[in-house]
Amino acid sequence: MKKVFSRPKSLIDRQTHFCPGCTHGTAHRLVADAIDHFGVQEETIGVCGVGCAVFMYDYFAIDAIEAPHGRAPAVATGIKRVHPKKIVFTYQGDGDLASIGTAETIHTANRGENITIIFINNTVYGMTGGQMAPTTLLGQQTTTTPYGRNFRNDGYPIRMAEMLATLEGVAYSTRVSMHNAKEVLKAKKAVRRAFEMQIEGMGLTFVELLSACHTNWRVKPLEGQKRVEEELIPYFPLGVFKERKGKDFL
Ligand SMILES: Cc1ncc(C[n+]2csc(CCOP(=O)(O)OP(=O)(O)O)c2C)c(N)n1
Repeated sequence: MKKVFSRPKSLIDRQTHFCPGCTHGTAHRLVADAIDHFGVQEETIGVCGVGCAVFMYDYFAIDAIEAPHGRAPAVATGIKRVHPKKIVFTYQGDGDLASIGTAETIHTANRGENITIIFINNTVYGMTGGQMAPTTLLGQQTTTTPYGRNFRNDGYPIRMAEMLATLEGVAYSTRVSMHNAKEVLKAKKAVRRAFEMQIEGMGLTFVELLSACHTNWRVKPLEGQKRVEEELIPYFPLGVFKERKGKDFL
């Protein structure tokens, strides 16, 4: 019989702690697939943020390190500068990357550090019980916005992929989704492209993956995927916001 599905070499065969139906597992697979595709398992170093994303180091068969809340891009910068030939990526949630880590994210991107940032946007602080994140949608109920996010008190949801695309140092900025198989295939291409551009030394690559957090959204897994499609994508459109075509930087 022809084998059509197998676990990427870069992922450890282990049960995960993620809630059943959570797309962190899918995101892990996409990253591991890119690592395997380029044959760089031995050369890759992952930097985890905090939150649900942090356990990445338990599931990948690569070198990995945990950074304090929000500081993954700074830690990745240090690693890449000391080991310029290594493939370095961060794996961060929205609370980590777009809230406490805003400065690190923006300045790392602006410096055009040759790393890849994998950004899991699930519109809440997942691990700590579902508080509002900078990406929480207007009207969305969270434990800290029980009446729904209101722009007068809480500001507007931040579109990170678009914002980072404005920075000169960024080589690639894209937003993809994982709510169905078709989108997962597109996401796979995006993650591969991000790693490919890093290998080519093009500058910072950023992939935002829209994700459901059905536990904190208090919906069933399939309803979570539906919500990604019907509510998240209209505000966070999918697409490539910047893609450097050559080494066209100074
Ligand atoms: C310096 C520091 N401050 C606060 C925390 C507590 N903390 C751990 S996870 C987390 C929320 C992370 O949310 P997000 O980045 O959206 O990740 P998710 O859990 O949704 O994957 C917080 C506030 C911490 N670990 N370290």
